[in-house]
Amino acid sequence: MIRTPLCDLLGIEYPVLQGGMAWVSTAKLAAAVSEAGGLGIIGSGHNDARWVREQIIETRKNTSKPFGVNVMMMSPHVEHVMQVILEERVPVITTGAGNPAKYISQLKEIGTKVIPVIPSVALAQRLEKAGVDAVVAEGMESGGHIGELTTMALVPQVVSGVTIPVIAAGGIADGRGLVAALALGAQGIQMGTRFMCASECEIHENIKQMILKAKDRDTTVSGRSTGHPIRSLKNKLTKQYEEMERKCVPVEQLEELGIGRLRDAMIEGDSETGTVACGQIAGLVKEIQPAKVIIADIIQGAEEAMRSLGVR
Ligand code: TUI
Repeated sequence: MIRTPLCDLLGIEYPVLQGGMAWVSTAKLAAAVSEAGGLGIIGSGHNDARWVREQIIETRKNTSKPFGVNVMMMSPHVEHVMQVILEERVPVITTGAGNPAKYISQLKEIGTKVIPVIPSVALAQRLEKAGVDAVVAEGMESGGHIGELTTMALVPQVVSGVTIPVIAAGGIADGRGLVAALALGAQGIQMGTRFMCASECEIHENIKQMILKAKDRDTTVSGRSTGHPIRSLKNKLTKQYEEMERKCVPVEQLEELGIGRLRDAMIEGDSETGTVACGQIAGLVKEIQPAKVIIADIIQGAEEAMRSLGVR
């Protein structure tokens, strides 16, 4: 059995969170992960408050276990999304791409656990002071919007810099990754890429197949020059972006090229000119499996990895 104090904090069986990915993490996936004993998380992305409320209601129809909502802090709907989270008394929120400090006191008042995703020690410490319950330390191996540090370097520095629980993310897709994260002092993991290939994940089949075929060097980072770097699978869009960055075209033009492309990929299945956000660990994901099988495999793999550490 792999249990950490994080499991008690969140009321879950296994220390495994499912990343709240925009256009990917719907009620169906979140409920399946929570039912399997992990923490399922709805990805609100750029969706409006009404969509978020519908997803919360749908999740509750399919599980009575705790679940979360990820709030994308760069979304124009963030105020209203937070309002819905308060009204619906969502058990856990994670946040990405910004600082949720101004919402913490209200959320804590109703008992919502607040877990920001952070790319640095300084932000983790600021948010610990502001009263968050835990942090997800996310390395640049992750898909989507990323920071500068790798998981290997970020996680132990965050663990040493705060007293609240740390969840490791970025580059983790199996039991070995869970054991490595625990060895670095984390109390759990958050996985995105592997859950994109869960049977309950509703992204377009083209994208699942692209991930299953991906190898270790198939992702790239676009947009470092705009200040919003995004990791995704290499395709026609990333090539076009790279050329434009090389030619130093204005930032606005680069940002314009990316608008709506995440949806094009995940919903429409546009694998060539959409943004196929995905982590470096894609090469390890080889099968479409139910969330329950994924979680059981992670836990069994972690137990095996601990037994076969081979140290004396
Ligand atoms: O947020 C993510 N991953 C994402 S968000 C996304 S949608 C998007 N659309 C347009 C532009 C940007 C994103 C796709 N993937 N992961 C969590 C994460 N958070 N990674 C990095 C950060 C982060 C960055 C800066 C968190 C806080 C932060 O703080 C800045 C500050 O305010 O100090």
